[in-house]
Amino acid sequence: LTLEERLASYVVEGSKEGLIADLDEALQKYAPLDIINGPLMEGMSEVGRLFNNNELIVAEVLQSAEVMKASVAHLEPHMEKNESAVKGKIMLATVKGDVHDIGKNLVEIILANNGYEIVNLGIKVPPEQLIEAYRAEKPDAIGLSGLLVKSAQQMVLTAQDLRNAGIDAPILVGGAALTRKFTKTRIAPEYDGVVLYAKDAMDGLDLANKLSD
Ligand code: B1M
Repeated sequence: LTLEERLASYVVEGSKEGLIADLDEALQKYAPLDIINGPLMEGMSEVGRLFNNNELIVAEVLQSAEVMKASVAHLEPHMEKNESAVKGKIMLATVKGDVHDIGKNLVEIILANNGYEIVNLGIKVPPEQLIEAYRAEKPDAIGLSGLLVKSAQQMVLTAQDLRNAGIDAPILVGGAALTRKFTKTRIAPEYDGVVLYAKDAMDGLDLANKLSD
């Protein structure tokens, strides 16, 4: 197997044996984020495909997630850091009912490395908790992540609850089940502030930078 194929296969197999050495080798050739977005994400897509076909069980997908998390943790210190003045404070959460947090945590790393102060509320965050934390932390923007189809709908409800609580800070949304169109036609109309869709973590950073300009 090539290095790239081996990296993808650690994620697919849920195995960490040899992972660190191969990540170090990959770092000689690629930027950390390209390793994540390239071979590691390819592995994760394959996991998603196998899981969908009932060829993997949840416990196995969990091991794949562990490999992804360990890889991101190993690559993180090698990522480019932009030690600028604090550009703003962003609160992040995976919406109510959803446990997927790898994407959200990647967004956290990228924003934190680029001048943002992050308040990460974790997973399965109900609107009430988000509202309470918003009032305590006064962030400049709220980032919502969700991967399940029902999470897209949950974002609509969350936007309504935030609006009813008088909150109108910009909202950044992302995650596999969402689309730009859904964001524009279903979430944004339920909110008084701007609602922006990020297709990936770098897009999230670009949008945050536009908001803070
Ligand atoms: Co789940 N899962 N999962 N899962 N899982 C999916 C999402 C699924 C598509 C797999 C499939 O069937 N093909 C499917 C969803 C089906 C649907 O609703 N349409 C699914 C399912 C069904 C489930 C369960 C219901 C399974 C079960 O229990 N029967 C269950 C749900 C539990 C719950 O949430 N209540 C479940 C559980 C799990 C695990 C716990 C085993 C594990 C998660 C571990 C963890 O996150 N700690 C898991 C995993 C790993 C996946 C897949 C395989 C991979 C997700 C991932 O981490 N990708 C996933 C299939 C897939 O996506 N191919 C799947 C890597 C990550 C970096 O990408 O999160 O998309 P992602 O983030 C991207 C962008 O989306 C974006 O940036 C990132 C890249 O730069 N982004 C943002 C994300 N959030 C953002 C926020 C932003 C900006 C950008 O601003 C705020």
